[in-house]
Amino acid sequence: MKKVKKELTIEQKISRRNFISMGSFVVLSGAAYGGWRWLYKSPLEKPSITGHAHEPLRRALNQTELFFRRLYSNNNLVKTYPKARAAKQVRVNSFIGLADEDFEPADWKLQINKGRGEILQLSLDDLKALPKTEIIFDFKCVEGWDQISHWAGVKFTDLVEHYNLHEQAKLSYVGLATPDKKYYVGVDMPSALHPQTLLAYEVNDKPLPMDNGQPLRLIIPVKYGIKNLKRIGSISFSNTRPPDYWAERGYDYYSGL
Ligand SMILES: Nc1nc2c(c(=O)[nH]1)N[C@H]1C(S)=C(S)[C@@H](COP(=O)(O)O)O[C@H]1N2
Ligand SMILES: [Mo]
Repeated sequence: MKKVKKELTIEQKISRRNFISMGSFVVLSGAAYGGWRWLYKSPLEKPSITGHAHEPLRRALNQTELFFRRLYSNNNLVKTYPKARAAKQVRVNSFIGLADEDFEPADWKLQINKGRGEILQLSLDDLKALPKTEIIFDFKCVEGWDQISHWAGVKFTDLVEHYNLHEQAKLSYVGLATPDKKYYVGVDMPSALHPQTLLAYEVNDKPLPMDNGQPLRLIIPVKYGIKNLKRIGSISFSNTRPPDYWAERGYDYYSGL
């Protein structure tokens, strides 16, 4: 025999709804508060290559990084612009590693650490002998400004090709530092090998001014400005994350766009 369900009165329906919504409110607030307490009390990561984030937050950041790595593979290019859109007066932002009074651009050599103690020294003329590539793109700084700018130099992949750095390019990271080692960045290899990544020696068809990184700087359009190291002194390769000035101060290591 079929059971007949008794119809609820309007009052009963209202009080039942009130009970459900009040109950859910209490449970959800509890969960939110508990979640916040949990995050707040969760251990901080050990300061090493990255520092100052709560461990669960870092895990979330790492997941975001994986997502963006897959999204911006080397087949996806950053948007470029016609030359006329490029700023005539290029911004100058910060000067860490550029303060050495004794720095002589004429004596500068790029030190490429090939591993096992082998160092390749290249002059600016060596680099200028390689194919020149230009890019006009929207340069973005984490501080909140951006500017369309025009750079030229050697594609990172052309450097790898020409100086036979294929073995080194199989490692996971590239580390770059200023000659005085005061500013340094680590870049994941896929981003370094991205077809728009340049070792730039010109801006607006002229040699880089001192403040924009004379004689050579990194232009890596898939990353925020912080990774675009000015005045490169040395380049090295590794499977572990190279030290990174801003990652040590709490910024995202990957800093991709
Ligand atoms: N050596 C060095 N490179 C650096 C920096 C720095 O302080 N020192 N600042 C970075 C940051 S935060 C930005 S936004 C860009 C700014 O480049 P620009 O001064 O050519 O505009 O350089 C990056 N490269
Ligand atoms: Mo920046």
